[in-house]
Amino acid sequence: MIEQFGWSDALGQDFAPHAAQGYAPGRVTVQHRGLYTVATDFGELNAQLSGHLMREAEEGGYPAVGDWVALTPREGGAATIHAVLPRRTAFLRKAADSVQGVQVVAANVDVAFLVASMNADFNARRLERYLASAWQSGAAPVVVLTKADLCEDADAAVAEAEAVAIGVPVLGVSVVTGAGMEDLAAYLKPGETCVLVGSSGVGKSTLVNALAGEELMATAAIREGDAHGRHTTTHRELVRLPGGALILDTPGMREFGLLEVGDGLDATFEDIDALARECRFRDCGHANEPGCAVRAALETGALDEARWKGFQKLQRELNFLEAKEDRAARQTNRKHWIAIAKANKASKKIKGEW
Ligand SMILES: Nc1nc2c(ncn2[C@@H]2O[C@H](COP(=O)(O)OP(=O)(O)O)[C@@H](O)[C@H]2O)c(=O)[nH]1
Ligand SMILES: [Mg+2]
Ligand SMILES: [Zn+2]
Repeated sequence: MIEQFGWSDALGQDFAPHAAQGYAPGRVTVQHRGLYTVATDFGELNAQLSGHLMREAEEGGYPAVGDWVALTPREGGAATIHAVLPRRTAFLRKAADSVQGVQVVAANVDVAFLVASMNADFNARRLERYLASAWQSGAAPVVVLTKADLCEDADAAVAEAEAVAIGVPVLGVSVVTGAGMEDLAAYLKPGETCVLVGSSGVGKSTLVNALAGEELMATAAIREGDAHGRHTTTHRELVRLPGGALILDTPGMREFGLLEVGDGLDATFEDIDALARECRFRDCGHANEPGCAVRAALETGALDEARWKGFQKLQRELNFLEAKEDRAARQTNRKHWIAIAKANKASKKIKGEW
């Protein structure tokens, strides 16, 4: 069964020390609060974390959908998870609870389909944001523009997205006419894992159902008159498509927040990165410095003003997040030292007067 979920020889090597301890491998397909559904050679098991993993997990160390874990099966289809295998890729977000700080929302994803609908206004800034978080995760992005049947000029919509997603494949598709569906299927390779990210109502679950050839996911009819979808997908679930690829549908994009997106930002804005390297001063702020290649490109129109603004905004956000992380790290250190101080005090009491 685990072969069907993407198990490989390389994973087998990573798993060897766990196998030596008598643990079995499995892949997390669903996560709801402290409970995990895990695909294993013993079938699907309902797993919980071991007390040790719960206490000792580092930041982002709890299992997420897509993770490979080491577990012991228990009676009645239950299991205990002892460890999480190293991740090849990971989508991160700030955890809701401050204990974990960073949370993994999807692990070991090979391809990230960034989904937008052709019948809604194209939002270049949002696409840049999605691209940055996809690059940051380590997954390869593919832009998918849905509902081509509702768009008068689908080619123009694709071209518009291509201008933003430089060097990234952009596909126009429709589940109504079937247009582009073969091109999309070409990215679904057996044993590989894909995730669909995009606003609610763009047609992510409909795509999964079309690719699966059956109604695996609930979909929502969009209310007449506005393009806002309802959230019908309530949890993340990794499902296996007939061709052998694994696909993860997500309730919405909100959970794929930006985080330490540094590398992702450079990859998304390669053009700006290249321009900035042409500036006369290495630490050019691209404001009033002489010999600034960025300003020159803005003046000639070679660099789009809105694209530059979008980049600056993401960068400010990134700086903010980094500052916040620094604060969080200092806070954790402080807590750590307070705990040690308390423990010292307590042990002195026990040991009595010296
Ligand atoms: N006309 C048309 N409607 C579509 C297409 N794909 C999805 N839809 C509709 O868009 C609505 C939202 O789809 P859904 O899959 O629930 O979106 P999700 O929130 O992204 O999962 C549903 O009413 C679908 O039938 C398409 O290619 N063409
Ligand atoms: Mg959905
Ligand atoms: Zn400059």
